[in-house]
Amino acid sequence: NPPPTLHQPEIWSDQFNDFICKCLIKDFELRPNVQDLLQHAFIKQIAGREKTLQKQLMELIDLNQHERIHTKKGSNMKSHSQALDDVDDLAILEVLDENTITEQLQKRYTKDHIYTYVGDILIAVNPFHKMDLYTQQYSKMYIGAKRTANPPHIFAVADIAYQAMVSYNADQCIVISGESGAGKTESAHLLVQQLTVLGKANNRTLQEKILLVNSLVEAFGNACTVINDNSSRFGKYLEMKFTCGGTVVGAQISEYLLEKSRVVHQAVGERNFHIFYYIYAGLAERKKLAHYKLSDSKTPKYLQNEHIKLVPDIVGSAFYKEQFEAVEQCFKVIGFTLEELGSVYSILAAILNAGDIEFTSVASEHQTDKSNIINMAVLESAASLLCIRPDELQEALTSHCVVTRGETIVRSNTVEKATEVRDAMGKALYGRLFSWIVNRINSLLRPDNPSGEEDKDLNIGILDIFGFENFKRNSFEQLCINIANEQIQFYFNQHIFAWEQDEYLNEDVDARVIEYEDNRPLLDLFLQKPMGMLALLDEESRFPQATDQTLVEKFEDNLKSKNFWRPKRVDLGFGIHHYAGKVIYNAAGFLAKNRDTLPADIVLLLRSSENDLIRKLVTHPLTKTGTTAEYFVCVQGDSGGESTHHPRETTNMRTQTVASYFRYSLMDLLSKMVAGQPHFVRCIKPNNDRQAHKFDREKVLIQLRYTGILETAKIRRQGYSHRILFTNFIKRYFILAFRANEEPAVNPETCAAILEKARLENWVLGKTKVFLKYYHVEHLNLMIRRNTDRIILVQAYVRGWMG
Ligand code: AOV
Ligand code: MG
Repeated sequence: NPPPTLHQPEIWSDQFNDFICKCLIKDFELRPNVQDLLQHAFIKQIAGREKTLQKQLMELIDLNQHERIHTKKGSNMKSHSQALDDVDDLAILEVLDENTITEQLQKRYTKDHIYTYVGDILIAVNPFHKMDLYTQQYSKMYIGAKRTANPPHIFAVADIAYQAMVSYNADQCIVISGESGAGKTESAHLLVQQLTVLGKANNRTLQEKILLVNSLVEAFGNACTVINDNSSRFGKYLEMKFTCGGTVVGAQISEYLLEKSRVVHQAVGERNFHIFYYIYAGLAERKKLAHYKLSDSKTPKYLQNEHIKLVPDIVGSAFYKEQFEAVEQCFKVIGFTLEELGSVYSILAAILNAGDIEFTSVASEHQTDKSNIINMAVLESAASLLCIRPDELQEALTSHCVVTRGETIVRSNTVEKATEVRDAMGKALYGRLFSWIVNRINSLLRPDNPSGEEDKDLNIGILDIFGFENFKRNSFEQLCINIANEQIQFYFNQHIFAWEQDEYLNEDVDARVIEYEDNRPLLDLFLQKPMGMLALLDEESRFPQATDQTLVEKFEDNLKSKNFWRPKRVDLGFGIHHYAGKVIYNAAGFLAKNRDTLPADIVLLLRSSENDLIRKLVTHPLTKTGTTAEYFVCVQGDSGGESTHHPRETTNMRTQTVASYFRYSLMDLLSKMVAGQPHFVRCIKPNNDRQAHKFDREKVLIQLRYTGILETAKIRRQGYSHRILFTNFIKRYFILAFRANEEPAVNPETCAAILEKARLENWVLGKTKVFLKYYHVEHLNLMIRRNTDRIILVQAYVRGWMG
């Protein structure tokens, strides 16, 4: 048996390809006379072996007969409606309304069928318990299989994206959405897992490294919130890189908007980023706490909250110790050096130490009160971990320089100001450390490019952001998180509804219009310039006299939208009616959080550090800025959307507000996303108590409603999710009805001929495009893939025969 190792057929002579195709598309030709074909010129080259060749080919072709693709009339619809009590695909339900859909999901959920399709979109209901759905056996089952052959599964999404990438030679993007705790991050892991299997990394270490990337960045970017014990506090876009043949060759991550404020403060019942607890437990186990100036009896202020006492909660935790070992293993496997690791731990320890520096007020006759440091020993520890001089740290915390008319004047900081500077330093160090880790991973996992040609790889991006949040008290962080989710929902709507319906009009295709909830007014409210909420926030942040009170007043005066209101009796409160529900925000701290100032004195001081990594963190500021795009409304066909400018590196930390950086990040993310063909996974949270086997109908219904699942089901049933230009359609599928060396005319008739040969129904031809349902495309692609596989197989045989 010759080993068919190729991913794609080799390009052989037209004649030979034609011959093979004729043999192989037997399903569609009237039994071609194989005997005749064997007389073909090419075959004569292996004269004398015709008999054997003929026999073997016949066997091959017979073998193929067994895997003939069946599409009897409307089989897709029928096979499903037969067993209506448990439907894999909501789009084929006869009655389409909220109740039926919820009921279906509930029925399936009670049987632990957590996945359900809505056409080509996957719904994943969080099981909140371990499922044995992700074994090697399942992984195999979903490789290259027809979608309807297996129950819905997250692995099927990986497969569809992968096959589409290889078949169309085009980038793909998997967008996972859902509220906090719905299961996005878990889904993202499973996708990466299956994609590394599909991508057959020939190098095991690479496969291993890619699988570890998520765990590593999540140790630094995830934390326990009141909603989710492993809540993502940043947005993550992981791109897996493949060769044209489909072999995985690397990965790249982009991180968005880490919630840095968590480093210095956590809400009641929440925790700091996981890594702090991990290193505490891990270093304690190794008797290294003292080396990093950490105490085993006193909890650092940044980790203090009502639930955790340092001893024995953190230090004694076997779980945290294990996690520490795991993270260190990730670092090592991915390729970080021991020296780098040491620096990472030092920086984390320095942040904790610095957080414990306390100030006291000293009255002064001339100016405002000054501040003194109470615990010099702690300051010295922090300074030594940062490899800077303690006296300089003291100075940078308790005073600042002002340049007036060319003269530098030193002013004292009040206790309040000194505390702010201290916290700003902690947040900045952590944020930059996080970005550095991500950048370092990217350089370690960047695909080798010996030819030096750029962008030759294909990629599949997986988007996993922080989900929609609505806490008892919501601040600036929640606003940013929720705006990001608003934008992702908008992107979904555009894809599923707006563009599709536009095309029916443009192409004179008759299709019913599906109404959906357009959240564009909300994007306007947030992102419009100059009167959107973020623009107003930036404007107010530029006034030194502004307060959070003047900010909400500014909002109230300028934001004219029914989705914005000021609740009575809530000081500094304002309400937003998001696509996913009403949220009351509290503007306390908005201005400070938006300004996110890191004093120049601190930057300069850290630049003098004797630690290479620390110097790097402040010498190459990792902040980005600068899009002028109002916001992301991408016109169809315009794959790049509105352009985002290249990040302009800035050393002037003061000019960069979080809001403007946020806007930039969002545009950057979307421009990456729209470059690929999207696939959607919608995670649903079945209850608020994180309980297994509990399906709260009301809770689910609300999510189905705001994500537009009902409308999605309708449009997937009635609409044509794929619209392909005649020329592209013919180029890709002509082989199913024509000879390899034929060049059929680009016209509707040719398209019809192909579709008829493939025995498909219910498609429509527009003016310039073929309108197909998602299952038509699946079917066509499967046929092409089978064909390709057969060609590869025959080529392998023939190569074998020819020695
Ligand atoms: P999220 O990513 O959507 O929230 P996660 O993926 O972290 O949510 O899921 C929350 C928890 O649900 C996990 O820690 C698991 O315990 C459980 N879970 C989710 N999916 C599965 C699954 N397929 N099988 C078993 N358990 C699962 V946030 O990041 O908070 O928006 O910011
Ligand atoms: Mg998450």
